[in-house]
Amino acid sequence: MFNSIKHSLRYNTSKFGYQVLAAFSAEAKSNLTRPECTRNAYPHTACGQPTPATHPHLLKHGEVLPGISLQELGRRRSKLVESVTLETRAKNVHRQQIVIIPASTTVYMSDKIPYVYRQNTDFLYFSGCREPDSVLVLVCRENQSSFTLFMRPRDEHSELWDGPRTSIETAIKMFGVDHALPVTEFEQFLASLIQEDKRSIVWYDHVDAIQPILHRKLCQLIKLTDNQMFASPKMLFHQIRLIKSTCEIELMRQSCQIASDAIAKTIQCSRPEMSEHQLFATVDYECRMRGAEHLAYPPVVAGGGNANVIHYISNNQIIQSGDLVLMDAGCEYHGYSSDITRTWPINGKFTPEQRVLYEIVLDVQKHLIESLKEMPSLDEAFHYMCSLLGKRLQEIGLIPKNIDDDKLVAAAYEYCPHHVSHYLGMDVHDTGKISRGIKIQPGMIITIEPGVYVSPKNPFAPSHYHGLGIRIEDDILVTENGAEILTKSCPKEVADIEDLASQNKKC
Ligand SMILES: [Mn+2]
Repeated sequence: MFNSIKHSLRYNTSKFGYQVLAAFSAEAKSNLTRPECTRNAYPHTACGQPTPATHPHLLKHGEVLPGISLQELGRRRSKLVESVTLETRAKNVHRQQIVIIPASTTVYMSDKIPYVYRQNTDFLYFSGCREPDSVLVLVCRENQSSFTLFMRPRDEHSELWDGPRTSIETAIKMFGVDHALPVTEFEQFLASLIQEDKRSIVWYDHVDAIQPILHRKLCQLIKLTDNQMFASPKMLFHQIRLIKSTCEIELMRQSCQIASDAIAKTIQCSRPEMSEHQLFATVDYECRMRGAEHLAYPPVVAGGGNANVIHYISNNQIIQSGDLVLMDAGCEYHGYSSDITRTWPINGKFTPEQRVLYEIVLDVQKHLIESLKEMPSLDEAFHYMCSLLGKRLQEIGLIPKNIDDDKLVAAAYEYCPHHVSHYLGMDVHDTGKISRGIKIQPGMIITIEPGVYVSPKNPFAPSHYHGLGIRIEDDILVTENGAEILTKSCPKEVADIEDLASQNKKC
């Protein structure tokens, strides 16, 4: 990373450098006056994010985000208006409703060095906008509703360093909102709305503040007025996001396909004495080469006993022949996340104990996927896993034989201390506000991920099982007819895993 010339050389480029350039070119003209986001109008890209004109390899005509059209955004916003209206009708309150959804802000790891930017998922879902520090506001009044998008104003110096920003005029057309304004006018806008109806309900998540400065201003504004109240909009957002649309399912299919192929390739390239770090690099590379932007989360690459640490992400050990590798990795593809776990023997051959335990986990996983036809809740699926797993572990002597059903579930839980499923979508742990107690429905995407971890401290398990950690995780689309496994091309049968893992391919 380079530091700003302005700061390190301490002279002003606009006073000095541009005079020199102007002497060579009479045509020097500011980019900021050009309105259109097209390839011809700009040498690089003219908007704050890719468009069909600047990135035809990523977006088709009519798309705001890859795979997401303006019509799709319109449908999402209509659903939001509908649920805000229903919510207030149910409570019989006739007040102005203001829904505020902030974009993420850039977070720095050290001076001027940013972390990888990731947009606030709810904001991206409803706005289609990837730019930091923006705000989407929905105002519902009687039977009227309007969306206003607040954007960072154009700024020549910042754009020189960080790339172009979408102009206010372009934003209306590009994102299909009713109005767009510079974010500097947000406070005034909100103050006058509240002035008009002093009993407005402000739907804003004031617990997890996303933009600290905006948050302070909002709280002050609310404090200054009577009868104002905050309501968390997250439940409304997540209820809408829970059921995936056709184009979201298509993006999820691709995200799952990329991660499946990348993990299969990683198994094929793995061999004894490789480090966990190298397998991390391999899966990351294979995902990006297939079009993913990056991995969806820091992957777990755990050799041998490290698999007993459920969130093991140090990934800095050498994997010895005879050890299993547990890899939990997924990718983000145009904003949609996959989440897969596979476990394989690094030398290509399961030991008898590894194989027994692996087959139990695989069998339990297949039964669970099959049981999704009954449309259970995720909690019910978890309970089912514990009882299935418990019985199978009793058969091989990892759980005592003479215990009642409740104790059996509790004993199985000791071997698999994590839940067996979560919702999946734009976020890895998607729609976190939705209870795991509700029945699954067509259009939801979930994971099914049973595991067994035998701690070396476990007094019941025979010592030859100690240290083994196995998990198998697939991503499932719930359909009318049961489950469609989106990650089915990633091998998990013993013979296929051994075949892939014994190839020791050079990558
Ligand atoms: Mn998962």
